[in-house]
Amino acid sequence: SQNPVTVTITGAGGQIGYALLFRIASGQMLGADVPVRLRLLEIPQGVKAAEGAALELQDAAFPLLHGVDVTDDATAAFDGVNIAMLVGARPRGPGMERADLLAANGGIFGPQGAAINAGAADDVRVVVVGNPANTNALIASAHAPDVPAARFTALTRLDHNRALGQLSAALDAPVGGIRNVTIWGNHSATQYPDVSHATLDGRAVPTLLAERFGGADGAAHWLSEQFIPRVAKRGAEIIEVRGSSSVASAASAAIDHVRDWVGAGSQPGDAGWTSVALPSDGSYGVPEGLISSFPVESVDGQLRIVQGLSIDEFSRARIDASVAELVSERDAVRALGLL
Ligand code: NAX
Repeated sequence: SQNPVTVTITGAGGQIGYALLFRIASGQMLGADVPVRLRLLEIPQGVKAAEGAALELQDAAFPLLHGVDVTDDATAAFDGVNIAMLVGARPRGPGMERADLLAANGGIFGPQGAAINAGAADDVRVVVVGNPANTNALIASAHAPDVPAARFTALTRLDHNRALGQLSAALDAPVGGIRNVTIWGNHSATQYPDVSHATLDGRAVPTLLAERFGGADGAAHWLSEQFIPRVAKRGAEIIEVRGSSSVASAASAAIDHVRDWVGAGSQPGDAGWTSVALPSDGSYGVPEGLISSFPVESVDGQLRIVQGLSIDEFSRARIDASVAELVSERDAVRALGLL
């Protein structure tokens, strides 16, 4: 039988970590026949919570789980890692300026990138969940010169799934029939959820929205006034309603991201594309090297940006605005010496 896959989760003692661990250990991320070893990285004050989760993992008696280690040492945590899920980050505190936030996260993601560079397995794949996710991924990648930049991604799958959920509700149809929605840009309020290429059961979503909202103008109004802001600000809505940030949905999206990347889920073609923030190759006018969200397919375990999509004027302006924010974050971390 297969060697266990080593999965390292940072911030494993936190909320998203707790929601992730049990799904990974049960085989929902890498497949029902793939054994896993979990490495839980925390800061010293989070170690107890991670140790508690490790006890519960033992008590769940998952047949695929071949061991759990808890550590506060990044070098040990990333030694031999195949899948690195970087969840732990420094949240924005009251009165914290953007530069302070970027610097605090640079102090986390720079050393973690270096530890990945030093110890990771050749096939390592990295997904950054901790915010600001795109720029944290850029910092980690910059500190891992021996790891191909394409292995560093940031999570926009939650935004993608939120867009599917909103479309499903508006069109009164299950999510499973919807294909080819795209999140472009940054995992932030400037992101652009794009339905211009989307289909529902093979029919063009823009046409269906026009039927639903009384014409093309009604559809355009719904998109710009309801759909786009609701998807982009869904995190705040969840906090307002639930009294706590998105946890299970975030963990579920991170599972989807890795599952599709390693090819443990459905194959491209039947599922259409999904959204991943990854280093730009210059496609769609996004500056090369910027970690920006694109329409992405996974082919033989490698992520590929879907090419050749038409971009209308409305989409162009929205993509450019979110990419401009990413450029300014990159310039800010560069000025701080974090790249
Ligand atoms: P929690 O505060 O519950 O957990 C974070 C954990 O990370 C804590 O246990 C903390 O001790 C640990 N940690 C902090 N610094 C660390 C370091 N240097 N090394 C290892 N562990 C460290 O937050 P949670 O709700 O789990 O959210 C985690 C992150 O996900 C946050 O940055 C959050 O903003 C981000 N999110 C990203 C989303 C996305 O779609 N990309 C959506 C959900 C979520 O908001």
